[in-house]
Amino acid sequence: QNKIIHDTTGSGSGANILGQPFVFDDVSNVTDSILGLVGRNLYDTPNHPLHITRKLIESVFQYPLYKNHIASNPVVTTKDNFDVLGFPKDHPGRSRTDTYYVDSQTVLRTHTSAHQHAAFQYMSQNPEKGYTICADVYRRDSIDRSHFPVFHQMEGARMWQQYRMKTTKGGTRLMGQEERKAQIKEDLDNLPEHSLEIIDEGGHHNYKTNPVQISHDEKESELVVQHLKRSLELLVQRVFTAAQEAMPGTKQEQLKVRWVEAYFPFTSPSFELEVFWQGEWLELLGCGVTKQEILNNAGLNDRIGWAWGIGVERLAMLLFEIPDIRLFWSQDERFLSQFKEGQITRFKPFSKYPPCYKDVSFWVRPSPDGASPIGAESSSGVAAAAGGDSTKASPAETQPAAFHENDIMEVVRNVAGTLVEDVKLVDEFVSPKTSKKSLCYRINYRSNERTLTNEEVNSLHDQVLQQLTKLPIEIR
Ligand code: FA5
Ligand code: MG
Repeated sequence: QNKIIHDTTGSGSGANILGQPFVFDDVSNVTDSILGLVGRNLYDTPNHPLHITRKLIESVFQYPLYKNHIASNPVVTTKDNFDVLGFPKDHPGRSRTDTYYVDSQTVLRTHTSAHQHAAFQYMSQNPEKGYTICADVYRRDSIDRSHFPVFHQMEGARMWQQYRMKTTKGGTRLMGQEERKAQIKEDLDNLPEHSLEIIDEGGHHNYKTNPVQISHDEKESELVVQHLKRSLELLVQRVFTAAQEAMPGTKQEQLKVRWVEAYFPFTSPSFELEVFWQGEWLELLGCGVTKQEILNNAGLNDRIGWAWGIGVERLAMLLFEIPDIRLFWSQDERFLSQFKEGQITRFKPFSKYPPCYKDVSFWVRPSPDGASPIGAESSSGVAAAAGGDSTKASPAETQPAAFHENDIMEVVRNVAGTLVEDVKLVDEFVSPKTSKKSLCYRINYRSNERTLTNEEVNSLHDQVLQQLTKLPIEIR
């Protein structure tokens, strides 16, 4: 069991994570509640919906063209999670309000791209032309039915290679860019057709805001983008056709997707893919043409290629109609017995237990830079796009005393774990006298597995109030 170790002999506290010891420093913010979720390997548990979804994605990006990896240890360096991917030093994704730090150099990975560098190094020694990686990822975030501090991602990448010729001076020279381009074109032409309706290409040719990399040939980059988009459209077709077939009796609708211009430090041009499903546009993934410096740094100067990253729960919730992200962590047979390897079936909810709402109101000081303490959805890449899984307001690391909404979420998680369904801001006003701001959050305590007793909820809520006194807020 992963646990925080409180050492009173003077060397400070630390944690044991998957058998490996770590010593905390002043950046550490992992908790027992988050470490308790490390090592469950749900994506590797047969008959679990996340495993079924992973296998479905792998069936589209299959061996021997793609090497299908899993990465079970989520503890990675800040170098692998951020630096090698080109995250600027002040990128909000690095903030302690968004990311779980084991110590100042070590985090629980916030995305599968943390393994991109290692996977690229593997590629330089092996014959496969691409890969997928599936892993659990960790983000400090809001609490509701589609957000949990651990979720799963899959990353995919594909590349094409030039060849090297010996020079008379004893060195080597890269040759065959035209042949490489022709190969990409041939692979593109060999991809099957699909019947999706594509509503928007996402500023595909907007070179000002979504540029082709300086070191790339424009036509070659364009072919890579087309291959990337078509490959992912085929994934959507495969997955959503399976979902439609699992719902006999409902009208088979024409599947619609759209591409949205995006930004990631490690790809350019970059896109997000959204699919129109049961009346709304849903963001499924981010992707783009891999930054050449990143390939070069892994010894792949002779390659060009694409990469994508997809949220596995997001797909699984659509595929199986699972209404609450906490259910993936359930050990209840009424949940687990409903899923069988290789089958997409509609989830039959078991009866809902009654919710119990408790409000908490408090004053916060106005933040000095005027930034909002109330988080938008966190992101491992985006700095420009709006809405959905995009930008974050403030790199709160620079102001350790400022209140951030994610800190409330963390307190509630630590006390109540999966017994909380959501935490919502329900009221907000500024006192004209003191110019202090008042916030009111509503905590919805509800188990997916049983009815909570009044005493139990009262005791949980008392502990929450008690823990909140440690934050820079004043409970009303
Ligand atoms: C990334 O994490 C990038 N690493 C993706 C990438 C890889 C881009 C390779 C380019 C090349 P982002 O933070 O947008 O990007 O997350 C990717 C996907 O993970 C989202 O589209 C969404 O499907 C899923 N996701 C993000 N945040 C959450 C969350 N809190 N809960 C569930 N799923 C989420
Ligand atoms: Mg995103």
